[in-house]
Amino acid sequence: MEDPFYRDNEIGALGLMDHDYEFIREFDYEKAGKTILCFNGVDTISTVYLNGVLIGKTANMHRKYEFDVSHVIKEKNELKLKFPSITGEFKKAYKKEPIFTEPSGPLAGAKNFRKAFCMSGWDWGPRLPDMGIWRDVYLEDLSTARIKDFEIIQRKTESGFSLEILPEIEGDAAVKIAVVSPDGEEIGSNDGRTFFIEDPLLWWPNGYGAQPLYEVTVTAYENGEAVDVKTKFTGLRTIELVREPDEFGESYYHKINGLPIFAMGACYIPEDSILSRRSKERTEKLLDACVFSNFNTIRVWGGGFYPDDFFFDLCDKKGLLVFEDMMFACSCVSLDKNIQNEFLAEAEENLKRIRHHACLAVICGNNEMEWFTDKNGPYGKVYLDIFEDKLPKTVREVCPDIPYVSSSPTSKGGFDDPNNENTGDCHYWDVWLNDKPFSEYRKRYFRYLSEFGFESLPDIETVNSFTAPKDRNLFSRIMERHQRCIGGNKKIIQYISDTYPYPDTLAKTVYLSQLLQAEAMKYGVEHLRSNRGRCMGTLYWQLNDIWPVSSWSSMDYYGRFKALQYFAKRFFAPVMICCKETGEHTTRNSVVMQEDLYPYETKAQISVCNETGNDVSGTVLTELRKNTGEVLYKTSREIRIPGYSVASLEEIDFHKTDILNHYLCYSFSVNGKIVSSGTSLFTQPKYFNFPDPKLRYEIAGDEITVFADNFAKSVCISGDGDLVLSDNYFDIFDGKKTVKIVSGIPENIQLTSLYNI
Ligand code: BMA
Repeated sequence: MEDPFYRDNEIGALGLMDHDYEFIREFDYEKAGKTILCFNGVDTISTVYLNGVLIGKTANMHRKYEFDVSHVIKEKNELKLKFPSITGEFKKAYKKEPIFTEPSGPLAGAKNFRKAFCMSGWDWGPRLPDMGIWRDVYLEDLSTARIKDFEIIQRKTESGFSLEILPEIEGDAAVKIAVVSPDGEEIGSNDGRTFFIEDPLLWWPNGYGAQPLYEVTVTAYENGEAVDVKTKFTGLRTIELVREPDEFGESYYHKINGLPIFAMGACYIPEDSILSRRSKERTEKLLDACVFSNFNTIRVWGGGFYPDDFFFDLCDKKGLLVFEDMMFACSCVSLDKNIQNEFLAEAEENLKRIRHHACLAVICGNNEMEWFTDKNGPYGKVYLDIFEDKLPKTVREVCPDIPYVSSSPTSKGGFDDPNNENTGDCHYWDVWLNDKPFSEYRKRYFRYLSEFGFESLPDIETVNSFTAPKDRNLFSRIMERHQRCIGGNKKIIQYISDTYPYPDTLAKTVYLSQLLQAEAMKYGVEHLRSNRGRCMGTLYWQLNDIWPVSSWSSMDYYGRFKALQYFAKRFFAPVMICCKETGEHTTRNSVVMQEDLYPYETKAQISVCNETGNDVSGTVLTELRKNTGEVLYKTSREIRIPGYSVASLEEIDFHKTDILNHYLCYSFSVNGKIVSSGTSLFTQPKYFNFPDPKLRYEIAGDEITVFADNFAKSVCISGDGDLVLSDNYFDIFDGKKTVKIVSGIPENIQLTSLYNI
């Protein structure tokens, strides 16, 4: 197989899925007693043989399989798995039950299987359905007892917390349980099963406090000898999803340890089409970038697979609340009972695997199925049966303390206007899908926006990695094969034409597309954060990519930051200043519209959001400036913002200022130090007269300082060495800006700002 990510090799690779395959492995084994062959993940349809004897079958990628092989295992063994062509299986299934699939979506028939839907294509992913053994395979010797699992039941008591540990043991063994606090202290217990913690160290989401974890170890003994041991970590916290009627409709927010949290983050998709490239190191790098950008929440989207244990371990450690979809997305539940039962069994298994994690904030039945299922058709009935009856029952049994929602988005369930903006969570796509301008976000007051997004191109180095030089044109066949949203490149260009000057190179198109995307998300988040209380969450679509592609991600396949990842750091910052400006660009969509009939004003309203628990006092400085820096108007206000609230100042009217040459800059300083700042134009950047900022830089140690003689908007520092900086794509309005090098080597530094376009 040639690299399936290069050019259109995907097509050839997909052709290979038309064949059947066998996986064979020989191994030696010293038999002791009862022996179990365990597969943590087989993808997907296979028949398993040991030493030529059929020992079982697999049909669900999301489940574990265990086979008793005591009767066939020998000293020398041959294990064989036979996989029929998966595309062949899809075709057969589609004939039987043709479940609808989107033109840009998965191969027909793929939705009839319990195999990550997106492996067969999505509007950001290639069609590489693959087959194989994707998680550990191993033998377990059952001549002694084993700990199958243990449940940790956490309860808040009057004076602290109690942990009740319920082990599930196979065999006859004595059990010892130990609970150790984050500072290494052993917690006492009267009965050896229930542990009381008097001064609990509470677990908090990132930005709200620390993430201490308690270690629970269960050991099984036979004749005084330890025969099995299992350890889990958990954090102590109460967790709620508050959905209560209020003056706007019905709330939807996470309440942790009694505190309402404003969810900030993004939606996560599988990290690679080639499943064997998953690794803890790679996931950690990705989640570190989330923390870098001040996330406190991550939504695991339902069209992939249930993440590995290390994903949840890392979210526990980093304080990222997990909004966990069950693996069903944009589809109908098959009418095949077998598939429905497989889904319910897989949900139970996976919930048991992940329920002890402190980070687990919501279990969600599926992505967008309530929204798109025809409630009057046969699928409507099955939908309600699974997601509003059977699955919630399973959740209540397996992890009763974790909130359950039937779908995302959902309102009250039962197909009652699932995407209603006043009740429940929402997915909003009018900006992007329906070509609405970014200012449209400001007209909406979503209670919790769990999806909204805007596409951009990946880093130019990433583009180079999958193209030959002749392909490097946005509309080439190869560039369009690496853009899976039909018409996506056209849309990017259309929005660029509304906003920026015409980019005459592909590198400039990359830069502008990323700025557009970042600005779009900034419009949305700043507006919703300014309306904290009514709105309590913003999770943009999407965090990462599954292969090198133009998509909605804020980091590309290679983990390279797009402008959005830096913007997110600023717009998710605990203390953040933002400006709701009114100008020509928010009022008129063409310069030839009649002034009398379509007038515009130049106004601005500043807000400062405080998502910390402390009162913050500081100075808001607002200045109207000429593009050369001269201050035309200045106002300075001392304000105090109580914890978890927003201060919005009165709107300032600039009485039709010169929109082509004047801009607004604003900052919020605490004790003389700027903690957040920004600039706004009153027209589209393409019309603004940017004077040459004469950008230059100096490097001293791990710092880069960029100097600008004039106002420089959206300054990008790029270089050869995959740089990650403490900030990038920023505006300079006071002569210079210093950033730290977080990683990478600053070689061949280039500076770009909107002046260069
Ligand atoms: C949302 C998601 C995804 C999709 C994205 C972009 O609806 O749930 O299924 O990739 O939109 O279209």
